[in-house]
Amino acid sequence: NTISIDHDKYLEAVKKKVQPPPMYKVLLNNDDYTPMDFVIEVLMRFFNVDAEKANQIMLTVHYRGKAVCGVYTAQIAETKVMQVNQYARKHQHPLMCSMEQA
Ligand code: TYC
Repeated sequence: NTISIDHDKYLEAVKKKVQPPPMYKVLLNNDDYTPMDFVIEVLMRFFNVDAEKANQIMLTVHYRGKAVCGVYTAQIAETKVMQVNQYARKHQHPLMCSMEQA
């Protein structure tokens, strides 16, 4: 009947509401030209990590090609990618930041 259909819709709506949002990894990619100190500065400025953690992430990118800098909801991740790429371009470095679903 109508009530049980409404109840099914209600449960569906509740279930949907409690699902956590999809999360995205924000990554830095290695290149041959961006100075290590600039990468560390970017990590501290945009990913709120301390100098030691920034150095560790930078070295992971340098030796392994890429590393996760943080995991965020879609809107925050998109903003991080834009901010980092704009900042790198402003300082004329080829540093590349990208995102992928976690
Ligand atoms: N490979 C760069 C160098 O030797 C350093 C570097 C690290 C560049 C991390 C980009 O995301 C990067 N100067």
